Amino acid sequence: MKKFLLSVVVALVCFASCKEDDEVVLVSVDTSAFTILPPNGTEIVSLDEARLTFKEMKSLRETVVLWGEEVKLAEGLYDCSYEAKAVLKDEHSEFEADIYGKYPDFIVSVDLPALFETEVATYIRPKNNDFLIEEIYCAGTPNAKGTAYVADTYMKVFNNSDDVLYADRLALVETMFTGDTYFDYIPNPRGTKVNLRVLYVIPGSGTDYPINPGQSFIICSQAQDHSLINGEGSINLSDADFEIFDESSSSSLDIDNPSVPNAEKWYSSLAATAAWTFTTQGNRSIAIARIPESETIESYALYEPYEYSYVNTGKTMTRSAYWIPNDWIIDGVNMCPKDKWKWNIFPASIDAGYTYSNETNTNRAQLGLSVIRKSLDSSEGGLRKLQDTNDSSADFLTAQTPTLLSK
Ligand SMILES: [Ca+2]
Ligand SMILES: [Ca+2]
Repeated sequence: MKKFLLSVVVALVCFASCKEDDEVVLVSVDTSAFTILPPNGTEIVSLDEARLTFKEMKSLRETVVLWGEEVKLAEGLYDCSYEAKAVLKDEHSEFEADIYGKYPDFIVSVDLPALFETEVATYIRPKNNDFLIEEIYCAGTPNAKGTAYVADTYMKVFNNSDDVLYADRLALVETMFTGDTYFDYIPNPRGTKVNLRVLYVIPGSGTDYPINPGQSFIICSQAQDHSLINGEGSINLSDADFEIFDESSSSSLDIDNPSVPNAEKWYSSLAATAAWTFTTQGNRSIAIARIPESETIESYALYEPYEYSYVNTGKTMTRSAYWIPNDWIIDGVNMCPKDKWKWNIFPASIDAGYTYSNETNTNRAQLGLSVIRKSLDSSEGGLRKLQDTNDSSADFLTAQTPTLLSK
């Protein structure tokens, strides 16, 4: 881990020549200070709008100062916290993230040595207070042959805020890149762009589909009672909130449940006649995005694909991919079977870790298994909240029975 060194000196200078009872003694603190340790697995490329907040623990009075400025603080014990907009980099790309850190028990005293050195760990701030992916059931259910029945896969999306949120214009994103295959992609877009396998957008004028705080909704490939199609052990999705219906000349390809609203196909890399389902290998990353008001399906259709190349066994391959900006993502989950993992498709600003339906996807061991986000302990009568540390390795339970099956 490389340290990002701003400077290491905090000068503590007494402004009062002597100290008497009840006299406020101001101490000058030079905040050009501290060694900032980058978030785990990253290096800091640059920092912007870095600021420190000193909270005096007796009066709870806060003093905010830009990093690098000198501040005069009364003697006392402080909780020091800081935040910054950072450009970070990891093994694969540079990316932007809001970082934060805390340094409790910061003592301001004329009696302390004038040279003060410290190292402070930082973390990437998750985008809280919005929708979160609660569950991804992409593996499929065993059919009579023991292979995957894929039509009953689904995703559960949870309102982790304290307010009513609207599912209108929320998009389901599946990446084209897979976590089990990595080449040195040039350029590697992941710092700014998500490359897409599909982009399906929930319709609505903005307030058509309210979701209460602490509630979730289901979006699936096919809103049918699959226990009637694939037998017991398959999932009843006939009450799903949204489904993805792929129109095709072949009426047997996909089924439209007329009572369940359809997400609109803004982009699909699949053949026009194909019906999309989650990738059952569980090796593509999944996200939810909020489409900006300024975009329509027509304006988005004008987005140009970007080109990239890579070398595979000595041969240069050129590809193009459709994309959305990382900024549109409100929650993303890197997924790959553990024994096949090569890289995280989303950078740490979206997800610092990865999760999987099962450790291995050989012998169909992942069939019938889901990934489910951990719940936080809620106070009595309080809203249920889910864990979001921006690290799906920590936030998700793997190899779970799908929640819609265990009902
Ligand atoms: Ca479908
Ligand atoms: Ca429908």
